[in-house]
Amino acid sequence: MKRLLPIIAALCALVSCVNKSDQGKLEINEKGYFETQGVNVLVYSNRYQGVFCDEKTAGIEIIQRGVRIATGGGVRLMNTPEQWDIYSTLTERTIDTLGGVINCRFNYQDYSFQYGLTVKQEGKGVRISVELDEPLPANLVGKAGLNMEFFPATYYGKTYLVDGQSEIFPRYPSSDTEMHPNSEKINQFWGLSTFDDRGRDEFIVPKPISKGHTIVVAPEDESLRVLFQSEAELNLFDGRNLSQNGTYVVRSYLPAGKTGTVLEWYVEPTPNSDWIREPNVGFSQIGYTPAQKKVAVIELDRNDKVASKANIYRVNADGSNTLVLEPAVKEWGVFYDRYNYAQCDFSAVREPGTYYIEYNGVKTNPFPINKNVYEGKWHNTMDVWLPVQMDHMMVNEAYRVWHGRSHMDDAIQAPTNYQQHDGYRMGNSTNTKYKPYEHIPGLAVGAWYDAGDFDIQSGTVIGLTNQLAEVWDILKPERDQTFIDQKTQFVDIHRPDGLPDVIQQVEHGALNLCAQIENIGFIAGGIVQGNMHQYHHLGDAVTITDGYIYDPSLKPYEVRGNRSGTLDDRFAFTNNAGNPMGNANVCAALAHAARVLAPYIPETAERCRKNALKLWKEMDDYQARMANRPQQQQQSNGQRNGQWGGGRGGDRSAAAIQLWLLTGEQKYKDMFLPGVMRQIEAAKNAPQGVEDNRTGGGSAMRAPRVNITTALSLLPYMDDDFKAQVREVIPVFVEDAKRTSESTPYGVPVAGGTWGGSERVISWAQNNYMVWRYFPDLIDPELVLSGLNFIYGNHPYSNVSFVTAVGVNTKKVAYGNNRADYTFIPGGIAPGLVLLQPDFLEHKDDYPFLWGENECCTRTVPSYVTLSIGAEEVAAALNK
Ligand SMILES: [Ca+2]
Ligand SMILES: [Ca+2]
Repeated sequence: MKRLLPIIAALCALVSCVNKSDQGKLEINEKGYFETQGVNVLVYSNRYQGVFCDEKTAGIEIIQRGVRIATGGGVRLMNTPEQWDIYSTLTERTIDTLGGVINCRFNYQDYSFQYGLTVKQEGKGVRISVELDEPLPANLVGKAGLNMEFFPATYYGKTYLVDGQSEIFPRYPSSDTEMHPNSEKINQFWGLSTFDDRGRDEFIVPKPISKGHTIVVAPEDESLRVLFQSEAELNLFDGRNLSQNGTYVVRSYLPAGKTGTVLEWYVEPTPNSDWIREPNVGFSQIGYTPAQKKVAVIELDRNDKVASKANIYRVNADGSNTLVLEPAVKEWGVFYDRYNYAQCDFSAVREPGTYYIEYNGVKTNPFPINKNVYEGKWHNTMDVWLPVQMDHMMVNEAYRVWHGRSHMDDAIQAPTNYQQHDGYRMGNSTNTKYKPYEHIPGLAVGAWYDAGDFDIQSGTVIGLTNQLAEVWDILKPERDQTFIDQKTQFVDIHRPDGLPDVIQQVEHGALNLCAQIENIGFIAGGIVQGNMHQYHHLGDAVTITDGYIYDPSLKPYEVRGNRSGTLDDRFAFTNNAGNPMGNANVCAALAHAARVLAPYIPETAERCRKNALKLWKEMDDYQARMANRPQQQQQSNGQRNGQWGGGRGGDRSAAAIQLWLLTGEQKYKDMFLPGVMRQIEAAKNAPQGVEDNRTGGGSAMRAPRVNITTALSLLPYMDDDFKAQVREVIPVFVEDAKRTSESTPYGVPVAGGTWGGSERVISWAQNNYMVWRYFPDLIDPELVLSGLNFIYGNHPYSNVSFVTAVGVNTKKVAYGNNRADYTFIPGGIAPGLVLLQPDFLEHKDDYPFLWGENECCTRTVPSYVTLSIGAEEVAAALNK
């Protein structure tokens, strides 16, 4: 966005700034953080969550000019902390609002090391001090230090001053490191190691790139400038020598043998009482179809005045611009306590052409209005993104190979009594015919990398197989732009092969599920990396493992034939055996796959059918056995999967529905129908009232309160009476969707959590589409399109499209399996906005490694594709 009239903002600032004498003084606001115009200093408003360890979203943090520039402030035991390096536990935090002081107490339990951290307002900044009751434990001398981390890409092209000497922030890490023996190492979480030391028992210690007593980062740029002063030595480190998601770290070591206040920093960000955040004009980056509603949502600094109108310009063929509409701007109000919101409805603009919005001096990038804007917006996702996620395949695109045939050594039996870093665990038994570390044959086929990492999360494979089959059921997208050859395990992007790509992707999931059923007997909770130093792999997935089957009779790194002594094969976690009811969703997925694959790939379809029926029979037998057992034993039979086991389990009705559709046998229908009817009945009496989306749990895919998803998916196969019953409940559903829509300025359920809410918005709009598909007279089709408009740029923080390569201004970096390259894989759907407590919705586009904001997940694909194709239909109907 370009600022055309900066003077307007400056004038607004003069009007609204009431107390010029305290200009730049940080004060603690009612939300518990230091604030002055243009600067916030957060002191452990956000804590380390404990799930993914250091997420670079906790500690002392600086938000300057509306952008979080620094994070991770606090006492750490490493020069440049990695994700799995330990951090201390916050045991106490007291906020003295009037005194301008925040006191915290911490504990490093592993080292019996307690300390205090005080942040106090001083001058235009804060004084940070570290207090010790006891001298620093001897084994932490030279290790414990006060750190503050800066996001590297934000500082590319900037300088820093060290005691007056000018230096350049390194664009790429090339500073010095040294090796230390492992005996000196601070243990990482759970005794893991992110480092592959090739058996040398050593670790890397980065050396500082600068030292001094005054460091000023980016003195030339007031939006990024921060001053550090200390009597202690200040060091600047570059964490990227150890991990690509490392940061620039300002650090001072805590002194040995001292108590009381042992270390002090004066930290001065750069406030500006004249600064007003530039309005963020949200709109859809793919543009608009002429007949649809067009509402831009403007996110405003609370010190900014809402202008009465905006201007819509058409860009003419000769380069000139014509003002076509001056729509009124209506204030919506405050949302998430930080910004004010306003809406600008320019639906009256219907003539096809290129347009831009100008609001109070801010000019947006251009966007089209034409009948076809929703056409094919799912192609990148199905043509490129999903193929690149395919495991066990070489994936080629024109001259480029995305990755080779990965994990051809899959898999070995996970050992017993074992806990893996990502939450998988094993109990006393393998539950299979395999011994710990024994190779399980036949598993090097099918499935997708779950997200930015390379694991097979079985829940995702089950869900994706079933949902892609559902995409086929509903929409039958015949598109064939991908060559997929399972015999040679080769994929070629942009190359038709005569088979619809959705069908081939269903097969790709089903092949892995069948292989697991046939070789393990059930679906493992996950097939995942056993070693931490493999888990964080970046680069071609073919190099995560050596591709040779593990043979314990060989030495590490020794290779003989197709076997090697390196324990790098993925582990199959099989603690989730025992209860065949846990296979209900697998049964549903395979029965579903069997039906849609039959006309195209009959051999795989037949395998799926046989395995689905086998699982069904096992469930029958199990239930018969259970019915004959005492009550108490029946109740204690519940069991859970590993951390990521979601998707396995479930009740039998989904499987019954798919088996009914597959075989036509009445017994299956008799089983699922009563439950579906109960669901319809319950939906009629769904709770009323407005849902508070702001406290939404991030990724939590809350079921819609009026849950008729199953009923809708059954409609094409049921009689008129069933349809009439479903129709009766639609007004309740629509009322609920409307309430949700009206509860946020963006007209969709904006949820802030530790994982972005894109998926939830997509799923909400997808449900609306399903209702529109069958009952177009009962629901406003704008409830379908508004979900996509949000994903495509009509959202808080910025107006970038969250779907990579879809729209005019789209995400430049996202967290695919190429996340270290500061780029993206086309068609990935970014999770979007994370809520940093207490009020900061964030979506960084210059730091790909924030998974909650930037990690595109495979599981979002089917609902996005359904919604995108649905929007093509809605747009066509609107423009009729
Ligand atoms: Ca194809
Ligand atoms: Ca291997």
